[in-house]
Order: sequence, then structure tokens, then C-alpha cells
Amino acid sequence: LFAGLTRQPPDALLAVIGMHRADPRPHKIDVGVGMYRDESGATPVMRAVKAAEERLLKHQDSKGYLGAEGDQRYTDLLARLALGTKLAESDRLTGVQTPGGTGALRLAAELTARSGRAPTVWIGTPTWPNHVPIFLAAGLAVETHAYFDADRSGVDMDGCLAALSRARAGDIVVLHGCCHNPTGARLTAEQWTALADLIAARGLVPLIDLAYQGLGQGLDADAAGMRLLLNAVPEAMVAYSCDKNFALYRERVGALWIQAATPSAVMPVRDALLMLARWIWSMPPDHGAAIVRTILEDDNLTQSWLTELSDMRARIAAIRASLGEAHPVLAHIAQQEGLFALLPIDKTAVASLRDRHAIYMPDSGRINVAGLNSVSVKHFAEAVMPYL
Ligand code: PLP
Ligand code: TYF
Repeated sequence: LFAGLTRQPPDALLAVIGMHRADPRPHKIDVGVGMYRDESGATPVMRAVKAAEERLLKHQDSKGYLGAEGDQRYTDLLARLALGTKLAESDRLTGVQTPGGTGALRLAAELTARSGRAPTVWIGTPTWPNHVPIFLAAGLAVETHAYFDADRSGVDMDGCLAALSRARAGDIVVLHGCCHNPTGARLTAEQWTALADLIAARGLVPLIDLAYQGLGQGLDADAAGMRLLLNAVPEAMVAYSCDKNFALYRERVGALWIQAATPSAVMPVRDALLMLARWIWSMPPDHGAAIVRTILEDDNLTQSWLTELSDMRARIAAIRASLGEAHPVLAHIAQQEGLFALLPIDKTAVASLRDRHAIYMPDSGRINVAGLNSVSVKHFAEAVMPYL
């Protein structure tokens, strides 16, 4: 049975974790995988998360099954945070808890595959390396198009609009809600409007991947483009991750919302979501979602979470500003947002930085700016300078 299987390359981003760990040099720098780190390089459990866990430990009186939808109160409270009250309370919306943003994307892909249509999924590049395989794995056709113009270090809006004007009605358009991975390039309000106009006019279905809400400009600002888009179209999907903004990574906390064209279309969509979820993971893991629910249900915990999130966002912005000042070629980093930036260097340079300076990043030249602190950012900029 298994003899036909061949070796597969490891995930290029996750592989960086192992390489960095094995390096004994004390001054080593990990700007690889996308996790927030504090000034000391740690990825701590957030204060509100610890407090919520203590409450759960004390008061949670059952681990009984919840069902394929997971913790529905979590999903509903989170919908208000992500989508805003009006869209969250729409009678055209339904949502379920998923194992991380990845689970949400895969469920969205499976739902699309069962729609009875054969839509193409349009994805701007570069993108998170898991995006394309997730849709291919569900049997969907994927078409990639330019998203980023490396020469200008900005969004290639003309390329994007030109590609999407070739899409057919019913095709899916995958968009990063904020904090684009890997470029950090932000869409302006005008660009969101241009995209929304085109998507609405051509009858396309946006799938917004919102994995970093609150780590860019702020919770509402980071969701504004997505909300504009949802208001402009009849049908849409939102794949959400709480793994970064609640620092719950390994707990795998996500949600998928579907906006249907009419209220009567909602229950068939929901039935399909629950059926597909049962076939894949049966029920999502509870603990992380229970933590997020506990925080969102309580004003004090919510305030504590918001404060810590805003400190994280400020630290990211400060590192971005330092990098931007270090060299004209890096100036765009200060204008962009989130954990990631793409350095204009090739994989030989990446290998050389690793060997000579113990600086770890994937071959793509993507850096997680949160891997730097106010001291190491200077060493980092000096080490990178000769390759720019
Ligand atoms: N989408 C993007 C753009 C990401 O960078 C990530 C990162 O992990 C995910 C989705 C998946 O999030 P999760 O870890 O919650 O599955
Ligand atoms: O892009 C990143 O670094 C994060 C984390 O297979 C990640 O999105 C990386 C690779 C992967 C899963 C998550």
C-alpha cells in the first residue's frame, strides 16, 4: 500500500524553526516562521489567555461533545469582532468554529468543491505557501496572478485587476484581509473599492483570509476592506484565525463564515458545512475557542487582551520603522504592516546570511520582523545591507 509513496520536501517555513534551533551561535536571529515575538524573543501566552484558562480550569464542568459547529457562542462573539455588528447579525450569514485558519480555508475549499459548479480559485502571488495546495487538495482549479510588484515594493493593482477581469462569474477570489503574507503590502481604501467593484460587477465570490486582525493598523482598520467587500457582494466567505491575535498558535483556533445571497440559502450552506466538518475532523478542538469566548464574554479580559494586542502592534510598527530607516531599499517596510516583509534578496544571499551571520529566514527572503528587537535590528540591517 505505502510502497508507492515518495519523499516530499518539508514545509520551507517550518523547516527554518529546526535549523535555527540547531545553531549553537548565541547571537543567532530567527526571522523565519510567522509568530509574534516580544523584545526578548519569546512568544508568551497572553495575560487574558492565562486568566481565561484559569477560569476554565476552575469552572468548566464538562468536556462533553459540542457538535460539528464547535462553540457557537465563540463563533458569534468573534463574528462581531471580525465583521462588525451589522454584518455579524445579518440573516444571510452563518459561521462555524474550525481548527485554525487552515481548517477554515480547507472547509471553504470543500464547500466550494461541492457547489455543483467548477469555479476557478484566483490567488495573487506571492502568497502563503499553503494557499494553493489547500485548494488543489479539494480538487479545485487554481489560477495565480500577480499581486505584488517587487520593483516598486507595492501592490500590483493593475496586474491584479487585469487578471480578475478574466475570471468567470462564480469564480473564487482569495484575498488577505490585512497584514499580507509574505509581503506586508497593504491595500488602500481606493484599491479595496476598485476590487469590490470588479468582483461585484463580474459576479465573483471573495474568500477573505483574515489571519492577523489587529496586528496591522488596529482591529477595525484591519477588517475595513473585508467589510467593504462583504457589503458590496451577495456571496462571500471569510476564513479567520485567532492563532496570531490571541497568540494561541498550537491550540488551532479559527472560524469560517459564509455570507449567502439570500436568507433562505443559509441553512443549506450550514448543513453542508456541518456535514463536511464531520467528514474531516468531526468536531473542532475546544480549548482555544473556549479561551477566546471567555475573553470576549468578559469586559475586563477583553480590555486586557486589547491592551496587549495593541502593545504587540506597536512593537511590530517600531521594528518596521527601524528597518525602514536603515536603508533606502528597505524604506517600504515602514509603510507596510504586520509580521512580514519580503527582502529583495535571492536564496544564495539567504544561505550566506545563515552561514555568516546566523540569521534564519526562508529562501523566499521573507522576514518575520517580530523576530528582531531594538538591538538586533541594527545588526540585522548591517548584515543584510551588502546583499541589497
Ligand atoms: N492564512 C495565512 C495568510 C497565514 O499566514 C496563516 C498562518 O498560519 C494561516 C492562514 C493559517 O492560520 P492557522 O495557524 O490558524 O491555521
Ligand atoms: O507563514 C507563516 O510563517 C505562518 C505560520 O505550514 C505557518 O503562517 C507557516 C507554515 C505552515 C503553517 C503555518
